Order: sequence, then structure tokens, then C-alpha cells
Amino acid sequence: MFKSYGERAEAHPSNVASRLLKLMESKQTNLCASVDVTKTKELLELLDKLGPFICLVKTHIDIVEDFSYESTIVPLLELSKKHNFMIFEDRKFADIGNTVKLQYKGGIYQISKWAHITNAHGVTGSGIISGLRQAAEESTDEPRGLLMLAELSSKGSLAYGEYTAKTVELAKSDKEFVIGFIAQRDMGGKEEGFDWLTMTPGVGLDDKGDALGQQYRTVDEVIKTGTDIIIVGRGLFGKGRDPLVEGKRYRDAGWAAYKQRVAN
Ligand code: 5BU
Repeated sequence: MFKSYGERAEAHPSNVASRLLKLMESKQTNLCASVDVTKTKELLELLDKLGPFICLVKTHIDIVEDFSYESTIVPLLELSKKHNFMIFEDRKFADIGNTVKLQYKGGIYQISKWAHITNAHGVTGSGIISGLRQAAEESTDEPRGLLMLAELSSKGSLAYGEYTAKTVELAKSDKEFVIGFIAQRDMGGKEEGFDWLTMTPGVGLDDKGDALGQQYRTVDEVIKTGTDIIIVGRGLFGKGRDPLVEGKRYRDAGWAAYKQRVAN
């Protein structure tokens, strides 16, 4: 039986995952907006439009040219309260524990201070999870969650088979901090008591991909293969697209596909 987001929220060991699942249920959306824009003003204006339709925003904060904590993060946090969405910094950490600890809480971006969720590659081993967890605990009292990168959407990705399986094994080392995966399908774990969230990028209703190796699958396809949260970027705001129209379109498609999965 496939459980509803609300039922899963009740029992989840992670505060972050539980809060997100609750928010998804009440706002009736499993849409995460990926806003790869380079100016703070663009970022904030786009999110003010998309806010009502999303449960989560995914940032690449290092592409924002005019970044400052005061002018970028403070208003971003205000928008997240205004529209009730959470924040996921797609930082894709990939170094030894000690280094990622410094990268996560320090530098210009101080990611652990404001991003509820971030992600990491498994390539360096389990120290990456411990390092990130320590950084979170040392820099904030708020709950933080980590997604492991189990699979990627891009053509020719090396993350498959044994690599993916080993990444899933790593995720088991921390039941509270690791809340799930970036993957193209469900990674299992239920029989062992894990209720991982699966978030999937590479989702598009109009295009098959881009010129640089991105590959898109439809909303129905990814929900059918076990996705909990659809991550959509240019499909929402790319050239000629109206974020208000596309935000509603992807939200409705994601919710309808989810409802069908719960019903079956
Ligand atoms: P798009 O505009 O919907 O193609 O943007 C996809 C976003 O998801 C973009 O920010 C990527 O960095 C991110 N992404 C991805 O596309 N595929 C992956 O496997 C992973 C991240 Br992991």
C-alpha cells in the first residue's frame, strides 16, 4: 500500500521530512521549483510568483552574481514564510568530511544557516554525512536534512548500478539526518524501516532534453516510478513561459499523479 504524504509525516523520524510532508499535504503540492537565475531580484520575483504552487524551492546559490546574506537570503526566508515553502540548496557536496563541514557552514554562503535541505555525493564515503551533520549541529538549532545523490538525470551519468546501490547503503548510516535521495526512481528501504523521500530533477512536459545532456521525463512517468517530489526548472520559467501558468500546470499534474498513486 502506498501511503499518503500526511500519513508519512506523522511517523517520520526526521523533523525536516515530517514538516515537508505535512506542508505538501496541506498545500496539496509536490512541486519543487528549481530557480537557476543569476540575479537576486530575478530570484525573488520568480519565487513570489511560484510561491503559491510549490512545497520547496531548489537553489544554486553560487550562481547569484549579486549575492549577500542581507539582500538575498533574508528576503528569500521572508518569501518562504509568506508562501509557506521550504528551501533546498542543491550544493552537491563531494569532499572529505572535514572539508564539507567547512563548506556547508562557512564561506560566503553559510548554507547550513538558511537551507533546510542540502545534498551530497556518496563518492567520498560515509565521512561526508558525519561532516555535514556536525556542521548543521554546530551552526543552527533548526533541523536540517540531507539528500544523497543516488542517480542523475543527465545523459551518460556514471551514477548507476553498484555506485547507486553503495550510495543507498551509505544513507543507512544516519536515519535522522539523511532524509532521502535525488534519484530517478524509488530506492527502496521500506522493508528495513526507512521512509526516504525521493526527489527527481529532469522533469519536463514540453521538451525531451537540452543541448547539454539534460534528459526530461514527464510528471506521470516519474511519479509512477516512485518520485515524491518533482523538481522543475526551465519548464516553469524558461523562454516564453509564464511562471504563473506553468506553476499551476505542474502543480496540478504532480498532484493528480500522486492522487492516482495513492488510490491504486
Ligand atoms: P531544468 O531547468 O529543469 O533542466 O533544471 C534542473 C535542475 O536540477 C538544475 O538546477 C540541475 O542542477 C538540477 N539537477 C538535474 O537537472 N539533474 C540531476 O540529476 C541533478 C540535479 Br542531481
